[in-house]
Amino acid sequence: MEPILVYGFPAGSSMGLVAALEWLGKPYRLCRVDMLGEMREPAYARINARHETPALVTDDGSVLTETMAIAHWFAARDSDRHISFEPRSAEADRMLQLMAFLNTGFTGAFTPLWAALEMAEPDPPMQAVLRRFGREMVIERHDKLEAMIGETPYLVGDHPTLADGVLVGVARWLEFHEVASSDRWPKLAALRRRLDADPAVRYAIAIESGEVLAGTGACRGHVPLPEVIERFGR
Ligand SMILES: N[C@@H](CCC(=O)N[C@@H](CS)C(=O)NCC(=O)O)C(=O)O
Repeated sequence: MEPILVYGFPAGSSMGLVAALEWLGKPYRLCRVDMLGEMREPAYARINARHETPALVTDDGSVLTETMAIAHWFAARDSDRHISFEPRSAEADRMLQLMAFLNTGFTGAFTPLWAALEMAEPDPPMQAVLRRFGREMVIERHDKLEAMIGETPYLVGDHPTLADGVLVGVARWLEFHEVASSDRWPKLAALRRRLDADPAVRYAIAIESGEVLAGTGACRGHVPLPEVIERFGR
């Protein structure tokens, strides 16, 4: 069977993995999850007990969670090296380093902003502190990422890889939370413009907003969440 990527909307980091699957070019399916609704329901725990997306149903029907593990699963099957590099190469090391930075400190910096936004019982003083702390963290992590970006058109080399996929799903939260203008980080801004114009990213964004756009043809359609839970949930 084709692997099924379980992706969250709205504004999920998993959007970047959809783009990566398009770049990879091997057959896959998608499963759409409303993160504000069905992801929080008890049944979803059978896919991910931490109630998070993304998740991947692999080609043998097992469920894999965590962005880094899913990206590694893709890389291990990327025989033509569309989105990854030969293990033990300098590019592979740099790609993993960037992905680890993006998936930990960079993504985590937005946590106070999400917490302020999603607080069930409004607490304005606490929300103001979270927003201020979050903004400072996000700006600091952007400064660090800007310094890590080299002279290549994409994060590693001349074509988009898994590192760019991990970046593109999360970077847009800068505007979502109105932290700062992306032009403050010129290298990152140029990279983001390049990625936003990429057909795979445009396809992934359209899918996330529920639209239908012609992709590479690698996507063999959606599987409804109840079916994924029933067939593959633990
Ligand atoms: N460590 C996990 C974190 C995944 C994560 O935080 N996903 C977000 C969406 S981008 C989520 O599901 N958050 C829970 C929520 O929104 O309630 C990974 O890298 O896959």
